[in-house]
Amino acid sequence: MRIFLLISVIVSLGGMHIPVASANYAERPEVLAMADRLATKGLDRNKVLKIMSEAKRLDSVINAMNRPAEKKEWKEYRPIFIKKARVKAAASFYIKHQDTLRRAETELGVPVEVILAIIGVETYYGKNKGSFRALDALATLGLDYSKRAKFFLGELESLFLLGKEENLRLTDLKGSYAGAMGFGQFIPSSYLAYAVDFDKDGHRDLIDNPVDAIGSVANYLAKHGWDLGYGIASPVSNAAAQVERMESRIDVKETGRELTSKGVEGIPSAWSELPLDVLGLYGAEKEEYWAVTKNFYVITRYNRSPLYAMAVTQLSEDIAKELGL
Ligand SMILES: [Ca+2]
Repeated sequence: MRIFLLISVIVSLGGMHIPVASANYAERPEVLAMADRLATKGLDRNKVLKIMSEAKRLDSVINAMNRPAEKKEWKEYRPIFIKKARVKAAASFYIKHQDTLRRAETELGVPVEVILAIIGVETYYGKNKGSFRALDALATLGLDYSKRAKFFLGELESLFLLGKEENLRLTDLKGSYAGAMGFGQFIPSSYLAYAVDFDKDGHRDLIDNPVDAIGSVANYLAKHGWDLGYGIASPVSNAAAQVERMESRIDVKETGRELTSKGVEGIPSAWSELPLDVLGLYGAEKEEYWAVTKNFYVITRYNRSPLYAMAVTQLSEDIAKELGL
């Protein structure tokens, strides 16, 4: 390898522009094994390897993954997403896609404002869909990021399956540094499992087709158990004793009635028989406590962070108010 690098450097110094230290992902044993598996699923093994030979290792992707995890508290996190401008952008998107959004609510049972809030938080209604080549991002993380290599190698394999299924040019697909694509930022395995052809043109296009993207976000939430009868979150008091750790993952397991019997105040009477959890947040003025339902949990299937789920919840409420829903 060292000799190869040295030769490459010499050659490129000679003005031939051969890349120094190319990733050579097509030669990696994990990739050869992946190509074998994909061949059993009807893909052309040589084509897979050809595409992998074009995949680049992106240090910017590794750096983004290694950046210290955001330890923002709710009081800092909230203002990033709960903004008047984002609500206005939701309203413009709604005007363009009203029929699709309403059809998604009717057919899939997920409220218009929740679909809008997810797409707003993920990509600002398609404005920030990501500028990394998904192939490069997933190859880099699957082959040169040992901490989560198995997961991302699986996503890379899904990317190839997706390319075959939807007839996509893999070398053109753009996404986030973690390989999430389109209006709703679906990773390839989610795209394969939950994307729907909502305009029935024969393709599931989450990248350039807002109709498919809207239907697919709704379908993702529906398949994870969204229930129109539940609501999402409601403020409660006298609830600190029910919270083991502030701003941590939730687990809906006690009914509203049980929590009320433990002294929690303010649980909506309609929730007395529903499984709930209490979420504690560091708010701008004081600690906040919220009773949250299964729907809140469903939003955390989209992104594990309870702060993310609360941002989606509150943005959806602002959007509903703005649109008179
Ligand atoms: Ca379609």
